[in-house]
Amino acid sequence: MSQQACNTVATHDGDTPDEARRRFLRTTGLSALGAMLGMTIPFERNLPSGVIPVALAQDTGMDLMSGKTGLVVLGDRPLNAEVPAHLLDDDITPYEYLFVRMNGLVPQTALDQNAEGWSLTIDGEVENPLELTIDDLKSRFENVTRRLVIECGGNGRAYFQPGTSGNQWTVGAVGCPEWTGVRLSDVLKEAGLKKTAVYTGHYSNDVHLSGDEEKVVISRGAPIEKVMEGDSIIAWAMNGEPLSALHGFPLRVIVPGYPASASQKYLTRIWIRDKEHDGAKMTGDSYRIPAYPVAPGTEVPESDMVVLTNMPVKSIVTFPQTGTEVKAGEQVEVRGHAWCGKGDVSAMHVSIDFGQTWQEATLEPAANRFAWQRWRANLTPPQHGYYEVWARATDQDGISQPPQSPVWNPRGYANNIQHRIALVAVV
Ligand SMILES: Nc1nc2c(c(=O)[nH]1)N[C@H]1C(S)=C(S)[C@@H](COP(=O)(O)O)O[C@H]1N2
Ligand SMILES: [Mo]
Repeated sequence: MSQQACNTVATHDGDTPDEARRRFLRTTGLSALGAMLGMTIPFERNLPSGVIPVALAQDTGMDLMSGKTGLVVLGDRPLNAEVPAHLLDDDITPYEYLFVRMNGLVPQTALDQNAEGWSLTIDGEVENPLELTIDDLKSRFENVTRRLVIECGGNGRAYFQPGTSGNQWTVGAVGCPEWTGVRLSDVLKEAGLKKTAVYTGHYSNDVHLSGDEEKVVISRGAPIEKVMEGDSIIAWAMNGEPLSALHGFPLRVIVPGYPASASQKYLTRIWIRDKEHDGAKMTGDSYRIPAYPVAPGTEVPESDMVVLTNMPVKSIVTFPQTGTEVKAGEQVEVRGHAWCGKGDVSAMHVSIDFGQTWQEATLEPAANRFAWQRWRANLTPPQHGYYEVWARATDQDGISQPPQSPVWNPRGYANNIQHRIALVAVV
């Protein structure tokens, strides 16, 4: 939907902007593509099928960002945007500060917020395949609300040396909204898993960048044991609102602890597999890491790559903003969040002397499993000058974030390097 078309919508009393937009689409008599552009396309019949008007592709991306604030757009086709650390200070990440990661194009159903006739298929290695409407999900299974971290597998990619291809995420491809839905495990119990069930395979209706409707944008999954732990959910709401166009309307999976690529948006089907799922971006080097540590820059044979599962322990400094001026000799509160793909974080430390000494931070328990945990520390820069706050979380097995990038991998996943911010102490 172009901004221009939005502006020319004749308003009817009481119409929300969305209703007005839909009314406009119904009444212009334009073709579907023309309506989206807000004007006729004289040569439309010459447009090869699957080719999307450039204006539309670009407009769509940028208009969609209107409810977002302060994000850094890494690309608009597909749309990818991350969040500066200081905007991630909330315990529950609000819509405006949640990163966006699209592998393809936002589907029209999501742009229109139209879930009419939407159904979710559960099939494959199950006794009773299910075809569930959103109302079925809401009424037949216990509804749960959970704060769950989603973090892109490539968050931190920008810090790898040598660089690896893909979006150069720094620290902000992560967030912890509150999701409402049903446990994926409850739905799978109802479907009755066969003994042969080993993996989920997630499908959606987003459109491949080529416009080719036969092509699957992304279809990832998770081991049955992981999703049967009960933390993974099929969500229809985020922060008490229906899912937005960018974040998966009308349904998405959340598989907390795993790279967020497993958390399929625009969910239409869960295919229960009798082997590790081999859908789009499950194979090759997508979301895969070498089975053994390799030297930076190594070319790793595909057969030696394994699926990335638990994300490593990580933390972020969300306050103060990097570069803030503080008073020398005076105490300053520093705070942020910590999380871990295995579950709880067990300790949090900060340093203002480049890692020579570490001070323990207070670490709050998680609101629920796989929510991020608030940490705080009071630091006192002893004299005026330049300082850095380094933040280091430790997981339940005593494994801590490294001061340098962890083991390099060809596509730059799972970089949990310590987050650093600058502080300037003045007299
Ligand atoms: N249908 C669909 N689901 C998807 C994706 C996608 O491109 N299409 N991207 C995945 C990836 S790689 C990430 S990191 C998260 C991003 O979720 P968000 O955009 O809601 O923050 O969605 C995942 N689910
Ligand atoms: Mo991702």
